[in-house]
Amino acid sequence: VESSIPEHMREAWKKFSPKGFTTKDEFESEAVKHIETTLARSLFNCDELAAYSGTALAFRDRLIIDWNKTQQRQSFADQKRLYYLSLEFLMGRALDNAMLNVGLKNVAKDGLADLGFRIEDIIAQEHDAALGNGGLGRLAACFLDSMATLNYAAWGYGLRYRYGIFKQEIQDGYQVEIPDYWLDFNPWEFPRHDVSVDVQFYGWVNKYTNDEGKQIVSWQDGEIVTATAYDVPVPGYGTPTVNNLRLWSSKASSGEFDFAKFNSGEYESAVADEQRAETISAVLYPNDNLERGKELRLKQQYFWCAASLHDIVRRFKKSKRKWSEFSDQVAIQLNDTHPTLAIVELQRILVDMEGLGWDEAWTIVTSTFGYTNHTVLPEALEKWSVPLIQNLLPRHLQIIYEINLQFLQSVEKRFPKDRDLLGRVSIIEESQPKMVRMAYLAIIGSHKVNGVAELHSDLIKTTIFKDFVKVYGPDKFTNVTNGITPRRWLHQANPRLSELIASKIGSYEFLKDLTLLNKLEPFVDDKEFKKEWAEIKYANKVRLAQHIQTTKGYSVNPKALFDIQVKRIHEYKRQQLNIFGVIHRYMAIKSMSPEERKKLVPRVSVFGGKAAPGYWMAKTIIHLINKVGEVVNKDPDVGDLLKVVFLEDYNVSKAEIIVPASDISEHISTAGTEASGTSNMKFVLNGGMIIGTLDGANIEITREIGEQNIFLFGNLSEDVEDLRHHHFYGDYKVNPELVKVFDCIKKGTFGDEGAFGALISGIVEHGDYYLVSDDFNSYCQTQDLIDEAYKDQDAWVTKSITSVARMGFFTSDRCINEYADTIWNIEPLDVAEEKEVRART
Ligand code: 7GP
Repeated sequence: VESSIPEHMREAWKKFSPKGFTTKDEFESEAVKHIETTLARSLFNCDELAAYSGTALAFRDRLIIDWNKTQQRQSFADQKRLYYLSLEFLMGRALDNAMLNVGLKNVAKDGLADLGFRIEDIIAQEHDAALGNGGLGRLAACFLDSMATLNYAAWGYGLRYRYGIFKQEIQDGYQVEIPDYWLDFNPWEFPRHDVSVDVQFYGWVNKYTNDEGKQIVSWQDGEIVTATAYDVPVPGYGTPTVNNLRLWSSKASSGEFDFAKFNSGEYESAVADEQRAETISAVLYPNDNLERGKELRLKQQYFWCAASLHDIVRRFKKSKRKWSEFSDQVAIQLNDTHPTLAIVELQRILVDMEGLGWDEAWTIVTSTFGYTNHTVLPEALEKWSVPLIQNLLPRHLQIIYEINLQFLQSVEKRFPKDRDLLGRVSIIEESQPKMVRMAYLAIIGSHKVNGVAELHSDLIKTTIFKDFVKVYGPDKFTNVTNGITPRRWLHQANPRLSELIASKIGSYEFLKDLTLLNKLEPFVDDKEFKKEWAEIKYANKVRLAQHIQTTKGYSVNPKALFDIQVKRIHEYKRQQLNIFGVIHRYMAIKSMSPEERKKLVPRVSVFGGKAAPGYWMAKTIIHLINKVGEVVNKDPDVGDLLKVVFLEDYNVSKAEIIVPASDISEHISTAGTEASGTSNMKFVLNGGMIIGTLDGANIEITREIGEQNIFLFGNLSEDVEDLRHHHFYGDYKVNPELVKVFDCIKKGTFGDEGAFGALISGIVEHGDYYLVSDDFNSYCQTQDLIDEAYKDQDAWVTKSITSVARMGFFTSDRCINEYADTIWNIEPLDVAEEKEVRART
């Protein structure tokens, strides 16, 4: 690492480089300085938002000091780095996390109190960074937290959307989408106007032989869009490491192009170009587990891949190493197929720009990339039409064809005469128009492919990628079961539980080594401990009840059983099964005598989640939930026995209130459809029980916590195909109890029955693809078992504690270490020295 500052002048730098605050007074001084100077506010007009801003800026400064040192340390260490390419990073709020990770939350709390503010109110001012849809995006955020905490030299690369996932409002029971402009004031990003990459689109490919007789390929003309880097610091917990998340923002190229236009008087069209360029990073596509093949989306993907790859290559070239050492220095993980073009781009850089031979380049490429698959749902598997790519990225299409040719030739050699196999594994689907199968390209261009839970990793090997197992053998495919960060999802979301756990096992070390939770197990019979455990759950339920009161305007009884399903609304996740179950319960209550009602366990059914704006069936489900709520919640026969709540605008910061408050949470996807699920882990880690199918990570959760601590129901994934077949060709009848539910809806009990027709006919007439009817009985019976189990509070708390004690496996730290060992081949950096220096000063 070189410096332009002469040796003898560096002393001055060292002397004046900021150290960052550690005491309460220092914090207050920093915060007030920012409020009065950076924000130009004063004591007389400092509201909570200004106090938040000042606090955030003070913490940001601190992070940046550590961020700079981390980057220097990582450059000096000169070790292999990991780059995590993800179109989504669902980070949520940053301030609370920053305060906890640097260990100064109490300092800030006292400081803010001195200045006249409550820390909770200040934290609540922050706008969520919601650059993601759901599971895939939140996983990326948990991974960044773990990579920093474990001191890996790892960067995230993504897009700086001006609009994150939309805000959801419910109007008359319907979802309405509001744009989420979140960049008004965002102290957590650093524009790096000196770090930019010009990215090319359209144009044509010129192939010729130069004077030395060499084949030259050059991609010419078209339009250039500039990518500018915005860096977001990612602090680790209890470590000086602050890693970097680099997000790219698009703007029209400042190159010669536009000047020519300005000079020739085409001012308006130059400005229009500008806006078109800015559109690329304008908005996150709001689909979860669904791809729509829009050109702008492909532009986003290439823009981000190209900018990231050029940045990575630039960094590598500074080291003056040979190209053959590239994959000793660089590992790139593809978060699903969205960044697959990075494979093609690296091959293009190496061959067209750096002049390497094809084979030499391809060896480098394939040893650099790893690909994670997050779904087997066919509608989510990306395919791009050949004409679209041809037009937007003509050179890349040629490279894709060449990759495919070489691959198919190698397959042909090993499996001569198997024409069908060649057609099945070809990157190009021979449809009209032809399509590029991105997952196949990702597999062929990577050295490892992984699923995100055991069942899912098995399923990809036996279904969608079966032929590739035949071609490559099983070793290319592996499993890394997902995990979650216990810092945000236990310590930050549930500070009292974290504190109680720490008091029992002697320290907060479990936040860095979650397996230490097993030290709780000896206390399962400790009366006092159980009492506190139950009190904390109750307090968290009271907090959620207050949230419901303020946002919905009615009260729910915190003593009732809280039954929660929060996640994206999707037919495969089966919120419809849940709400049909609720209606079934409602009808049962209505038909009971007052005596019978007294024996019931009161329940609050909480739903939350967004539907993709164009996903009509999902929106119908939201509508039904809201309409059922309207009727049930004011039915005097029901009273406290059942409440149905739809919480609007579910997001990360709301999850931090919701997750700690569950007694039961629902993870009830059709078996074989939910790749992993991660909220299942969050709920159990916070002492909630699960009702779930044998799907995704539910299976491994069961193995860890024990069958007696989870409520499983429903058909198994291996039976799904036969059942679907039977729906169409057998003597299929809808479950009679479910028919009664449908009759109740059709009578107009919940308003205009026509509004819900498609939901019913999807099951009765169109084959019930998600097996709602098949699983309805066992679902309802299991809900009854839950009621019974809940009556024995002592046994329930035992289950709760035992489960938490056995959740150590599901930390994203374990998960990241597995990726590092088995896919990335990277080692953590040694920060012992830095820690010592810090302890001394
Ligand atoms: C999700 C899966 O649906 C979920 O089961 C898993 O826990 C999560 O990824 C993290 O691995 N998938 C998506 O969010 C998604 O959009 C399509 O996948 C690319």
